[in-house]
Amino acid sequence: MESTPEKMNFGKSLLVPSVQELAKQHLTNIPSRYVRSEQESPVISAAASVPIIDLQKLISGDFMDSELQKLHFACQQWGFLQVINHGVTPSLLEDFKREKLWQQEDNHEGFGQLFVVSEEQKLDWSDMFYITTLPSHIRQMDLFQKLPSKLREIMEAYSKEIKNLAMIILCQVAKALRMDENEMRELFSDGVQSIRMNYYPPCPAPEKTIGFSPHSDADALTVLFQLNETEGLQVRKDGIWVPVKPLPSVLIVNIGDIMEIVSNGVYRSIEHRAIVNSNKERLSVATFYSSNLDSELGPAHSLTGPNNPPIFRKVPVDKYFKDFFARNGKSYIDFMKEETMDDESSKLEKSRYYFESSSVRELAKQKLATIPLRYICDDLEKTSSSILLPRVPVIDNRRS
Ligand SMILES: O=C(O)CCC(=O)C(=O)O
Repeated sequence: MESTPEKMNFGKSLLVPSVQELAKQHLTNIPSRYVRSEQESPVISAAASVPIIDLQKLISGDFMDSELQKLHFACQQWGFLQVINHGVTPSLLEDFKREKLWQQEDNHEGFGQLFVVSEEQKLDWSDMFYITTLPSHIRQMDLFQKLPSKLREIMEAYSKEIKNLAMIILCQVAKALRMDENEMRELFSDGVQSIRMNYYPPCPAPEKTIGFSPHSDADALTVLFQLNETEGLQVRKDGIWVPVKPLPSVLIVNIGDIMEIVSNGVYRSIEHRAIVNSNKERLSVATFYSSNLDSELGPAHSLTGPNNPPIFRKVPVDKYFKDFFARNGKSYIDFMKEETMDDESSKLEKSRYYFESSSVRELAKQKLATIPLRYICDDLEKTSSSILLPRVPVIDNRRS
């Protein structure tokens, strides 16, 4: 007997107007739902930039070790990297740029916003299209079939290539963390992947609105493709927003909440946002990669032990997603922590999380066989200007 495909539904969101339609009206005053009175003062550093990692260097050749250190530095200090030589077919990226899903007049299903739960809630100045792509048996086939066939083909190919890329990076991350690579592979071999296409129309009052509110991602790794040259993405680094300039042939990768949990807090899921501007539209495609649906989410076994107790509790992945969406997109991480930590692990967690409170003397007393990775300096950190003028790492995929 044929099994019925599972219908996954992790949550819902109230329907909101299309910002693209609003933008066409050339309004002088934008509707109050989009005006942020509570906008934080924009402390922005243009001097800093997300580190660049060359993925080819990472996987082969003479620079593997130094590139791995760069990767570890980028994941630990930034949670963001810019990947060059990532191996994703350039013509596929070009095709994606041409297929603007959001311009299909008759195909608005799947458009909207996530996490809209009340009519009073402030809205982001953007439209998005969100779809689950992997594993294929949990796809909303009715939605998939409504995509224009060319776009469906591109999405299919893109989804496959980005999964490959995510797996390569995850295995390198396992190496950098000194985690068992097989454990990483097993957790993510049939991972959940979803794609969100973001469209930010020009905005008549960019200083009063936000394109995408500050958030961290719930997944393990996000791969972001910026389709045009318009700047908008900003990453929070040491309390300052750092803009990420779109560079041709670069994919932005960031650590999400699941990786923070799997790494037992060694890597952090970093807050980011998107701003808008008055005369240029902006387009981006974010691909989210998470662990297998039937797996249990928690700190990796190979990273925890008596000297390194888990700081997060364990939860089945499907429950994690349902709870995440029920919490309206707010980070689930704190909730996971609160529930697990007793006094001892809480102390340990503090010593590993916060630079200010970490006591190396206390660590030294433990006579550890290996010191925590965050204390291992690489040449890059010691010799380059990256500490003063940090850069989002660039990873070369061809060398990994
Ligand atoms: O458009 C961007 O640069 C940010 C998108 C984003 O953060 C997301 O889709 O989660």
